[in-house]
Amino acid sequence: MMADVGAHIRAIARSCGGAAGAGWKRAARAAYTVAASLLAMSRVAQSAAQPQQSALQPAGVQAAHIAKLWNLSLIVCGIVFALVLLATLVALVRNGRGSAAQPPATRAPDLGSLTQPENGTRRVVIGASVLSVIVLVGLIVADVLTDRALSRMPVADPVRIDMLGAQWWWQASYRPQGGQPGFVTANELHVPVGRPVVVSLQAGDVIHSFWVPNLHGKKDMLPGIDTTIEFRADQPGAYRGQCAEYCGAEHALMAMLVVAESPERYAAWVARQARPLAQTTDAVALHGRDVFERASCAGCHTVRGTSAAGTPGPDLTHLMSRETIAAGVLANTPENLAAWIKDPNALKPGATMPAVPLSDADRRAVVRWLTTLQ
Ligand code: HEC
Ligand SMILES: [Cu+2]
Repeated sequence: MMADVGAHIRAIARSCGGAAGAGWKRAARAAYTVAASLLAMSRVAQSAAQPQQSALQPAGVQAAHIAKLWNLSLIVCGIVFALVLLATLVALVRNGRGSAAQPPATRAPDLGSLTQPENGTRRVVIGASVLSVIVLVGLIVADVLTDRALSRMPVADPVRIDMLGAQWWWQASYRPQGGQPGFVTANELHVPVGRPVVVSLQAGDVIHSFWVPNLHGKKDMLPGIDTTIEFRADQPGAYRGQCAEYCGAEHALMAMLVVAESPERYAAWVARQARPLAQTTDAVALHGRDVFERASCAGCHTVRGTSAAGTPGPDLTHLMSRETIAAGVLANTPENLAAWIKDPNALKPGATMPAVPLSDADRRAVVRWLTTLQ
């Protein structure tokens, strides 16, 4: 893919070079090459296996409605922009009533329009005004229709999730469903492809905004006010989401992942999340569990099946099922877990988890236990 993009960039560079100082024909050909290459590049990017975080690559009905509205606005506004530029160009190039041969300073101003009505010009202005109104009303209608289409997604038998935005991570509580008990997880949602998802949004501290561009637009999470967002993923993939309302120092590092997968894989994931604590016989890990339960960790984190039932931080019962830790900041590896626990603020300045003083051996034991939380 990178080789393809490189070839396109070289084609564009060649075209730009060729256009400089060349005739109209060559300039037009160069412009065409540039446009075609840009288009091809966007297709190469779109075909990449891992979907990009982009509202222009919809993977669900809601995002598709929004992308359509964007495409329409882009085309209409692009045409209007080109026409305005063209009109400006024509006005600049055309010989006005005063001849260009006469320098303006020595020419008396033409005040003819004060006595004779300029019918032609008036007609053009009225026509352009009416056209502008029609175009703007058309865009408003398209906007309203998009809104209606968004609200009409069928939500029979949805997956229901309660999302809580906090500085600077996401808590996801899946409601009990189809005989499965509910469970709590963080920063990574899994959803079945083709099934509607209804997410209730709440804010734990300040205003956040739930935004997974490939699946839907933004929806604010407001303290004290419940809002809801409904979406459906139609293509499998891992879609990155991002808090979209400035919420303090680590706003930019408040990401999440929405994994859309086949109903079977989703059911397996749900079963895994609902499972009780994985037991271990490893002596070091058991010591780590002991340290975790006695240190302040337990006051902030819940691990079902232990005495740790704190809520200010993410539920860690199935920590190892998540791809990242700290809301998309670090890959979930034992090394990163150790570094995170040693000094969260070094990796995510401002993070509300403090550095808990532990001996190196105790910290290693805690990490060993955390890695058993499958
Ligand atoms: C004062 C509350 C508090 C204490 C004490 C605390 N944590 Fe945390 N912890 C948090 C918060 C809040 C986060 C989320 C931070 C973020 O992503 O910005 C977090 C994140 C984590 C994560 C990453 C989880 C994920 O899925 O992203 C791990 C692992 C973790 N803490 C382990 C520990 C361990 C081990 C201890 C004890 C040595 C501990 N924490 C002590 C509040 C706390
Ligand atoms: Cu936020």
